[in-house]
Amino acid sequence: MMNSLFWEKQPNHHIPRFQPLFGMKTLKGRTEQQGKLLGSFDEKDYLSRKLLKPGDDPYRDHAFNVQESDRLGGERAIRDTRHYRCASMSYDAELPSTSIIITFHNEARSTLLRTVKSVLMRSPPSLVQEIILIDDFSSDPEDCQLLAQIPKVRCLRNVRREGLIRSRVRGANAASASILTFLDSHCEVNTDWLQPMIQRVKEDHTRVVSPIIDVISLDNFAYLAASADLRGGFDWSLHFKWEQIPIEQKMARSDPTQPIRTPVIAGGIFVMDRSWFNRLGQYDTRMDIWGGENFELSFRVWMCGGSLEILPCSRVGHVFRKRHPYDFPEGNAGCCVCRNTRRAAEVWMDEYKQYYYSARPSAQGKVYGSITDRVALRKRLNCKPFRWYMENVYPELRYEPPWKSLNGSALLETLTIFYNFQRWELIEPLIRQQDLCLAISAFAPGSKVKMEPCNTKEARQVRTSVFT
Ligand code: UD2
Ligand code: MN
Repeated sequence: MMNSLFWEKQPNHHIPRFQPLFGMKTLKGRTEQQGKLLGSFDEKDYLSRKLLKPGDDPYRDHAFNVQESDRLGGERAIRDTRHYRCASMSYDAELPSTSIIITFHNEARSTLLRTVKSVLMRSPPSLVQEIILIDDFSSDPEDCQLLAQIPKVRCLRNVRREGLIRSRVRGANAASASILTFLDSHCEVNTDWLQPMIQRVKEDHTRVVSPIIDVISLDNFAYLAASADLRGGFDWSLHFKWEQIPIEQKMARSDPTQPIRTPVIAGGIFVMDRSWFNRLGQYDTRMDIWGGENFELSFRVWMCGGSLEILPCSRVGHVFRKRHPYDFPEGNAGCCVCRNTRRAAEVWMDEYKQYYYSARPSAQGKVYGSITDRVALRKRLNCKPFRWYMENVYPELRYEPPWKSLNGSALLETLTIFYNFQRWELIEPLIRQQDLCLAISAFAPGSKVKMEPCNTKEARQVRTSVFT
């Protein structure tokens, strides 16, 4: 069970639920703007120099259908997927501008160009200070260099593969605007995507905000509206998943344009005040390539005095993929993701990290490097304990490991298969794991099994109660 596949993206959960939409608006009056928008950049030439060769598998290099993407070219109309009330929202006339940071490794030219052009076309020009592309050592340096002919676009190329975490930090360090906006390299931003996010950050610089992330089909590049009542969540193995807003919060939401508090962000698309980003310690730059940085950032923001929210009036499309199109220097994704999430767990999760190790036993053997600096950062910032996060930000995350619904022999078997790395002890009459013990929730048939602080006087924890 615990092979490297387990570390690959989990099917579907990372893709938000979406609603198909009909009808398309067309772009009007764009052509005259083109010249000004792109400067000396020759879009046709850029795209046509790199097209799929007949007979080549269109999914091979990018894990999406690049032929479809190329067919769309550098821009297209997309449906305005916001709630209709968003269109009448008003924002400050004077909003601070932002540096847009896009890191990429061997991105397809058409998706990369559409990301850049959609930003230029659908943002108030005064809000876009610059677009900083960080070419994370792609095979062809021209993918990035040629785009720097577009006004406002800068290109920084890494001399070796750094991964998205260090690449973003490089971009942030080069940024000149007071607000940072991060985007993946295969996005298309939607109408008025930027104003709501900058407004929220301007009002309170400790807010870290993200849009609703719409789905661009990896097969036919259809632009699909994501459900508007999702937030970011995770399980104890630190797999990100979209989940429904808890029902009480949903009922309390009378206004669909209101921000949605989220325990974690997906990671790729967010806006953050630059000084706040720096003060909070940017990212953990000992994390490699991909994965885990969104948890580390999310825990850090919440626990050290900030907040995370999703703004329904901001929409950005993203091509969600089912596998990584690029290679990992160490061979597979597991190495990096495991090390990265382990670092996040070790620095931020306190005693709760045991749940991470229970769900990810293979993480225990992995070398993860020194965390001294990050632990010192946490202390310096005087951040709250993970328990506070659990109680106040994500109380819905249950403590019970996945065997909670099992009983009797099925339970024992599951424990042996999944948790034989954990030091389970049978100290009669309790079944212990450090200070927690297995217990049934009630003396009733089919009652669930959970973990709770050990107490020899608690009959529900007695071995014979649990295993019947
Ligand atoms: C999601 C996030 C992504 C990141 C990741 C966890 C969204 C939409 N995407 O995965 O931003 O937080 O979770 O780490 O929330 N890249 C490099 N160098 C590398 C590898 C990747 O520059 O070595 C670039 C890549 O070209 C892309 C970005 O980093 O622009 C994110 O990578 P991805 O698209 O493979 O990640 P994704 O969307 O599956
Ligand atoms: Mn992506």
